[in-house]
Amino acid sequence: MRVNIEQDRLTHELATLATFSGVPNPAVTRVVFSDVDLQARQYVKQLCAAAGLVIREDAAGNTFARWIGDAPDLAAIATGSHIDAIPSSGQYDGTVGVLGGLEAIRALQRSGFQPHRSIDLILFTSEEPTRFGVGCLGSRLLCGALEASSDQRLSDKEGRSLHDVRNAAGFSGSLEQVRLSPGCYAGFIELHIEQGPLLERSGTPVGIVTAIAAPAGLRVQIDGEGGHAGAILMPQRHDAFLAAAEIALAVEQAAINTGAIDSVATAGICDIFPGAVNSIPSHVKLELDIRDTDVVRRDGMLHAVRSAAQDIAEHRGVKIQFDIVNADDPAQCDPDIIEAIVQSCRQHSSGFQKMISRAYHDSLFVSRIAPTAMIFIPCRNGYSHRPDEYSSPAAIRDGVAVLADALAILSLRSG
Ligand code: HGY
Ligand code: MN
Ligand code: MN
Repeated sequence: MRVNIEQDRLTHELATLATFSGVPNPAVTRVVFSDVDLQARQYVKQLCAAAGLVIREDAAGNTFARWIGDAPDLAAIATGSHIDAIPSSGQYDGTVGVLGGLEAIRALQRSGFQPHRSIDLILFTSEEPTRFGVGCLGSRLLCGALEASSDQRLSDKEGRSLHDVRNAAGFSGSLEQVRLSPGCYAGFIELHIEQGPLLERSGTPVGIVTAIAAPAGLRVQIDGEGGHAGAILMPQRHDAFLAAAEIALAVEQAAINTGAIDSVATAGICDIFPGAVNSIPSHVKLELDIRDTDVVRRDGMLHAVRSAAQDIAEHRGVKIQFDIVNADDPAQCDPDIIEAIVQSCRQHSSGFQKMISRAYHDSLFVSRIAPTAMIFIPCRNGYSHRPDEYSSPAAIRDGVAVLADALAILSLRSG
C-alpha cells in the first residue's frame, strides 16, 4: 500500500499542539489534567472527529478514537501514545505517536483502504509521572497494573487526590471500569521518537523496538535536624540535604557498579525544607529513577541504594524512609507485530534496526493485554525531555508511513 503522508499538515498540527503549554515555545510543559492539557485534548479530539472517528473517553481520561472496520466484532488494532509533557520539555515526546497515529489513519482513509479489524487511536492519560508520581497512569489502569483504589491513594503536590483532580477535569465514574481484558486488541503499535542517539548516528530511519527496559521509581524522605546556619557547629549537625547528597552519589555508584551499560540511575527531584540559605536543611524529599533492561540487575541496584542509605542514616544521625513507587518488569515486544513492522519497512524500502527502548512508554503496560511493538524515529542528538527536542518532518513522515502500512497489515489479518 503506498500511502501518502500529508507532512506539512502534520507539522502544523504538532506545532499547534505545542502551543497548549504552561511555558513559552519551544519548551512545553503540559501536566495531566491542567488547563493546557484539557485544551490539548480538545484539539486532538476535534481532529479525530474531523477524520470521522468514533470517540470515547474512560474514567481515567484515556481517549479512544475508532475507525470502524467491516468486522467490528473482531478484536481491533490500535496505535497511540501520550500528549502530557514534563516541565520544560519538548514538542515531540508522545505527540508524534498521537498525531502521527491519526495521520496514519487519515492516510489509509485517503488511499481508499477499508479496515477489516477496526483501528483505534489511543491517547493515554498521564504517561509522565509529573503530577501523581507514577508514570503510565492510564495504561497501568487499562492493564490492571494499578488498582482502582489508587484513585484516593495518589495525590498531587497540593494534596489533591487523583479522584478529585480527574473529576474536576470532567472524567467521572469508577476506575474499575477502565480495565481492559487481555485480547481486547489484536495488536498495538506505538510510534515514538527514540529519545536516544542511535538511529541518528547510524542514519537509520526506523527503529523496531523488541524490548522495553524495566523502570523503578523511589521516593526517599530524609529527616535531620534543622537549625541556625551560623550557630550550629559542624560536629553537632544532622543535615538532611548532605545525607540526600550522599544518597544521590550512591545511586550513581550503584549503576556504575553493575558494570552493565544498560544500568541507569538518576536523582531527578530534590526538595529541601525549609529552603533558606541560613537554615540547615531539616527535611529533604528525594525522588529516584532506576532502570535496566535486566530486572535482576535493576533490583540489585535498588538493594545497593537501600543499604547505602542505611549506612548514611547511621553515620549522619538522620532518619530515612524509603518508598518504592513502582518497580515494573521489562516488556518483550510481540514477534508477529514486529514482523508486520518489518514487512511495512520492506514495502517502503525503509532501512530499520531492531533495538531496545531504555525509556518506558505506555507500550510497557499495553504489552500485558495485547501483542505490542514500537516504531522509533530518530531525534536530533538523541535529545528529549528538553526544549531542543526535535525530530524532522521527513523523519516523522517516514515513521508515520511505516506505521500506516503496519496497521493495514494487522487490520486485514482475520481471526
Ligand atoms: O521517563 C520515561 O522513560 C518516559 O519518557 N516517560
Ligand atoms: Mn517522556
Ligand atoms: Mn513518551
